[in-house]
Amino acid sequence: MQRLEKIAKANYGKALRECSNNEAYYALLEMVKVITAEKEEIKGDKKVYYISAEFLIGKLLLNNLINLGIYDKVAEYLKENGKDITEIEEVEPEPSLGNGGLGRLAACFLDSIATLGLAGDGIGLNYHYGLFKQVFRNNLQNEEKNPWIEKDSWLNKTDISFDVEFGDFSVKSRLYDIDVIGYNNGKNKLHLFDIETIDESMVKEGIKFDKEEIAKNLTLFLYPDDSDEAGHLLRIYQQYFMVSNGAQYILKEAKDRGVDLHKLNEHVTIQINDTHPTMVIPELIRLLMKEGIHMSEAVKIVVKTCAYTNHTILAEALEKWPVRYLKKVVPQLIPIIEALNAIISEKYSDERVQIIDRYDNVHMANIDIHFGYSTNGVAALHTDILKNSELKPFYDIYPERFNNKTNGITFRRWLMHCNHELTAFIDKLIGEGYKKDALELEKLGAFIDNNEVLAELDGIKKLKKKHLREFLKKSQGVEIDENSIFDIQIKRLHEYKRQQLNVLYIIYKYLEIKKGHCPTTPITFIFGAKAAPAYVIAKDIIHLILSLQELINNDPVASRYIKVVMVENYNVSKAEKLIPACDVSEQISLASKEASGTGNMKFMLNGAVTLGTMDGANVEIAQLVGDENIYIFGESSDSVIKHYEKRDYISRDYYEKPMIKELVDFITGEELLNIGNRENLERVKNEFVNKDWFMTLLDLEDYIKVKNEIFKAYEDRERWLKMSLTNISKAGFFSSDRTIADYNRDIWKLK
Ligand code: 26Q
Repeated sequence: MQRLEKIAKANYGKALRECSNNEAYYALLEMVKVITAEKEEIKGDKKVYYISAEFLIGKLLLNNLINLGIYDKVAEYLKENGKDITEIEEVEPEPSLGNGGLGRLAACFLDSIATLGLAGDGIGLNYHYGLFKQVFRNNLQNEEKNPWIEKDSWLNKTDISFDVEFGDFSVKSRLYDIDVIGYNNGKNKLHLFDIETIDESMVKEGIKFDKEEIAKNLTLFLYPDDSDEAGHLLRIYQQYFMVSNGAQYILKEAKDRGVDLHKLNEHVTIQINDTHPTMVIPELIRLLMKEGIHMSEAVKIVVKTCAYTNHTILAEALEKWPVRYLKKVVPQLIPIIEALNAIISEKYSDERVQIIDRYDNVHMANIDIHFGYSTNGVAALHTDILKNSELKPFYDIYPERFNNKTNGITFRRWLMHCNHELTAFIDKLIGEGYKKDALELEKLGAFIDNNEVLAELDGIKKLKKKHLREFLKKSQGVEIDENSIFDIQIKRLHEYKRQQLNVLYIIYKYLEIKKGHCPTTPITFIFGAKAAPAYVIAKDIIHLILSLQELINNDPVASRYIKVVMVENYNVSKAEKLIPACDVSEQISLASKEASGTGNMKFMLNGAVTLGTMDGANVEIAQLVGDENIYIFGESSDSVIKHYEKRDYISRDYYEKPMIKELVDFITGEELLNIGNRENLERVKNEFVNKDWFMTLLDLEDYIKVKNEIFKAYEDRERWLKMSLTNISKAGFFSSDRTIADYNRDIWKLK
C-alpha cells in the first residue's frame, strides 16, 4: 500500500488517512492503472475481436481490485485509515454504454475472455453521455444526459487515429482504450473509438440535440431513439464509424503481427454482436480489395473470419436499412452490398433469404448469416426457435452454421463483488475452487439438510435486504420493510417483458386487501426499468407503476401489507444492490419472446427463487433446479407461436371475464385517475382490451395462481431456504466462463 500513499502524497500532499473519499477514489484509480500497466498482455496466434455497439461495463474500481487479487488487502488498508471502500465506490461515475442485456453480456464476456487467458479485445464506441439518465417527475419518466468522462478516468487516450469517409464528408477518429483485467490472469483491451470534433455543448435541454451535425454529435449518445429519419441516419453513421475503425484496427494489428491477409481467418476471428456491427462484413471486403485482393477471394476470407450472434426474435428489432440511406451515408459499400446481393439472388430464389428485398431494404441479419461462418442463438430454446421458425429458410441452407451458446454472467461481478457475505459463506463451505470452475457450486448440495447452514443463508439474505433498505432510504427517501418479501422485476421496460402483468397482480392484491384478505407476510414489489424515449406505451406503463406506488403507499391499510417501489435510473450499480436482496425473481416474458435473459441467472446465483414462464434461459434454469425449485406458469412457446400463426388470440374475450375486467378497469378507475393522467392510463387500459399483442391477459389467471403459491411457500422457511440453496448450487452452468469456453471450443478455436 506504499504505492497508494505515494500517489496520495504526490497528488494531494497528504496521507491517505487525511484524504476525502473523492481524493481516495482518484488515488485508487491511479494505483490500479499503474499496477495494470505492469501486467502482461494476453497474446496468442489467433485473436478474437468482439465488436459491439454496446459494452455496459458498469463501475470498474472494485471489480478491477478483485480481478487483480488485491481487493481484501485494499479494503482492509482503507478501513485501517478510517475509510469505507463502498463509500469510495460512490464517487466513481457510472458509464452507461449499453441499453441492457446485450450490452451487459458483452461486458461479462470481456471479463471471461481475459480470465480464461484468451487473446480477445472489444471494439465499440466512446459515447460521451451514454444512455440517458432517468428522472421521475410527476410520475413520468424524463431523460437527462449522463456525463461520465472526467479528466481522470479508466480511458487511456492512444495515438491511434483513422480516417473514416462518409458520403458527404469525412472524419478523423481517436482511439481510447480501457484495460480488461482477467481474474488472476493477464489483460486484454476494450477499444472505444471517438471523434475529436465532438461538441458536448450541443446538448441543450434533456437529451435533445441537432441530429444533422454528424461531425459534432456522432458519439454523444448511445442510439437515442428510433422515431425519425434523422435518428435512423445517425445510427447508420455511428455503426459505420464503429466498423470502419474496427476493421482498420484489426487489419493494422494483423499486419503488425506479420499476418498474411490471405490467411486472415487463421489469426483473426470477429464476433458480431447482433446486427448493429454488420457493416463490418462489406467494409472488410472493401479494405481487403484495397490491399489488392480480388473480390471473390476477399469474400471467402471474410466468410471464414466473421461469426454472428442473434439476440432477438422480435421482428421489429431486426435491422433493415433502406438502400437510399446507405447510399447517402456509405456509398462506398453499395457496390459491395449489391455484389453480395447478386451472389445470393443467383443461388437462391426464396425471397426470405435475399440481402436486398423488393422494397429496396437491406436486411442486416441476412448479410451476417450468408457471409459469416457461424450463427448462434443465446439460449437453447431461442436457438431452436431460430432454427425451426424465425430463421428456418437459412437453417435449411446452412444447418452446420447454426449453434447455441447459452448466455452466462461473470461471477466476479455478480457474486464476489455484489455479495461478499454470500461469497465468504460459500468459501467456508466448499472452498474457493468454484471461482475457477463454477460447476463446483454443486458441492453445496451436500448441505441441503443442514439446518445451521440454512439458517446462516437466511441471515445473509436478511442482511442484504437490510443493506437495500438503507440504500433506498438514502438514494430515494423511501422506506421499505426488510421483513417483507422482496419481489423484484428489473429489466428494460418492454411490452413483451410484461411489467404490466406484474402490475395487474398488484392491483389484484390491493383489491384483495380491501376485501379483507391480507397476506401473512407483507410484500414489497420492486421495479427498475428505463423506457426508450420514443416508446409511448412503455412510458405509460411506467406512469401506471408510479401512480400505483403513490396510491398504495399512501393508503393506511394497504401499505401495511404491500408496498410498491420503482427504483429511479435503474443501472448496473443499482442491480448490484437489488439482486442480492431478492426473494422472488420475476422473469415473466411471453414465452418465445425473451431470447435468453441474464438477470434470471444473476438472481438465481444470489439465492432468489424464480417465478417465470418457460422462456429463454428460464427453460434451462428449470431443467437444472427441477420443478420443485422454480415456479413456472403460462402458455408454452409452441402454443404462443401457434396463436400468432392462427391470429386467434382475442384479448377482449379475456377482458370480458369478470375477474379480469375488474383488474383492468381499475387502471382508469377513480382512485388512479385522482393521481395519474387520464390520457396515459387510458392508453394502457385500451391496449389491454383491444390489442394486448404480448398476451398478458391469456396468462393472467395462471400467473396469479402461481404467484400466490410462491408467496405461500415463503412461509415455510425450511422449504424456502432449501429452494434458495438449490438455486445457488445449480447456477454454475451460467458462468460466462463456461459460455466463453463454449464459444472458443466451437467457434473461435483460439489456443
Ligand atoms: C435496433 C434497431 C434500431 C435501434 C436500436 C436497435 C436495438 C438496440 C438494442 C435492438 C436491440 C438492442 C438490444 C437487445 C438486447 O439487449 N437483447 C437482449 O440480449 C440479451 C443477451 O443475449 C438477452 O439475454 C435478452 O433476452 C435480449 O433481449
